[in-house]
Amino acid sequence: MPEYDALIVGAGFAGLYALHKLRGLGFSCRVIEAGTGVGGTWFWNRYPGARCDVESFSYSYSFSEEIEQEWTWSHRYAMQPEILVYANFVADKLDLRRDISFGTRVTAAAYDEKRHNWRIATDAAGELRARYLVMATGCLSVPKVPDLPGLGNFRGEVIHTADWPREGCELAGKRVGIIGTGSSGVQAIPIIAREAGHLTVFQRTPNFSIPAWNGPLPEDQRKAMKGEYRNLRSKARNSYAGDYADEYYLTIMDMTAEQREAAFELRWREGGFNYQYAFRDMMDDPQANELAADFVRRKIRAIVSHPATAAALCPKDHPIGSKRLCVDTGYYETFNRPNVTLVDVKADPITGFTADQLTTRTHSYALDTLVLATGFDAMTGALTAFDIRGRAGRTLKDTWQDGAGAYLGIAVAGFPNLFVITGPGSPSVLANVILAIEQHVEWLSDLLLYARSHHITEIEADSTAQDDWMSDVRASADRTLYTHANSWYLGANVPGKPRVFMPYVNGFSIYEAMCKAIAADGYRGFHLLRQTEEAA
Ligand code: NA7
Repeated sequence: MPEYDALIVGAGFAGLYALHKLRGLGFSCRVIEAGTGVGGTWFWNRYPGARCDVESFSYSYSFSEEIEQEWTWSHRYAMQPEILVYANFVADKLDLRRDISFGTRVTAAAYDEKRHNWRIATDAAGELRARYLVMATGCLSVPKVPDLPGLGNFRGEVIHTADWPREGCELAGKRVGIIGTGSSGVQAIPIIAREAGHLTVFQRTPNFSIPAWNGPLPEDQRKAMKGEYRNLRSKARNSYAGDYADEYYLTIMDMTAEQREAAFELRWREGGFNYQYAFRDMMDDPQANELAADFVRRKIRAIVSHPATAAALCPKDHPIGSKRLCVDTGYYETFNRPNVTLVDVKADPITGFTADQLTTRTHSYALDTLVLATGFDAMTGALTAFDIRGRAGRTLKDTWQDGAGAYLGIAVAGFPNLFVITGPGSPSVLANVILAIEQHVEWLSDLLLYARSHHITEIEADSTAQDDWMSDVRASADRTLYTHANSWYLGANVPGKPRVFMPYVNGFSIYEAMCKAIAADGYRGFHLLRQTEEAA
């Protein structure tokens, strides 16, 4: 049975960097990837309009100046095909493919308490052993198909945005329905509307969306950004969100009404997450948040011509930012098109399907194609999709039955030598996730080097340290408005999933400083078993 130092699951941005980093340090590695290519989320999410919502100069690897300088981003926010080409460019440049098994799924993993390593079963590469199991499976990688009544009756095509056919999908002139108005829906709707004969948007909860003002980056701007890269990266590394945007320099409640209006307008014009990053009290003070939310609602009413449609598009049931902001290109404007209908399925719920119709309590809608932009079993889905068995054969799924948690969001008590890149309890999805990935991979590499040089064969999070860490994660979130929404941050979008706020809200730079301090303190909160102790 092949035996490696590290078995890495997933060849998205986390898996690619983990392979490069660990291999470079002399660890033998194998990556197992279900897709037939690299890119992870960018391999699967090929829906029309898919693109990043963190600016590309930030949403890209920072570890290699050579890659930074050789690669050129075409747009402020790159589209999915370009990001996928980038992932392939990196894989080729670093010669990563030779250590990746594509088209292969891990089906089970069990910790061998005697040998201090993992036994891993796959569907196409047999069984493998590895001292370390590195889960680089992504936070948004298991699509969620909701339990829609009678969906099986529908004879048209049903496509999830996160499982979009590689060969594309012919929508021209068709009657298309889309369920879901999170980031995926908000990105896809304007593009599908241009192609489809008619598009019906089935919306349960409206989200706040800020314009991207996306566009090609002029040559001089690209050059200037490349020249500034080191400064931008260092600014991102020292920031709350792992991004180089200017952050938290305005307090909404300290401004006069005129100053506030001007500040909101300016951030709206800057676009994207600048609208959230600029204001230090937006996620803490309900009054401040409501003022910021009201500005966006006024924008929606100004853009959307039909008052009833505008009213239905205005979010009312959650603070702005408590569900991840959407960043759009022409989203609200799309509802002024004659071939687009908005249906509020909270007011008029979906009751069933016929061969060619979706029916609600009061209407029926003829459809050729149904697009599901219904999100993901976020942050834990890929970690509980198959049995990962730690000490005494206990599964991770059982261990997390009352809520997911990991020490520093990277290691789980009872699961020695298992590491989760951007796991629950780390900034992950609240930060620029590529930087969050880099920080985790680098910190983990240091830990594994330390283990190698100290003859440590087993690394395990202490359960008390983990409980304390997760209590702090939850208490910190409870002090903010993040917990005031039924969001996927809380697992609220998956029926039966325990409601626990999973990301670390205190910011990327604070988190990284804590990780460094814990390492400097001899990896406080970890049990490190040395070979000599083992022999004794
Ligand atoms: P999201 O943000 O989880 O959005 C999913 C959407 O699907 C949301 O509008 C849901 O409404 C809707 N949904 C889910 N189930 C149903 C049913 N049964 N009926 C009607 N509507 C439903 O997923 P995305 O893919 O858009 O984005 C995820 C992240 O990926 C995003 O934040 C970025 O970080 C990238 P609900 O709000 O639950 O009422």
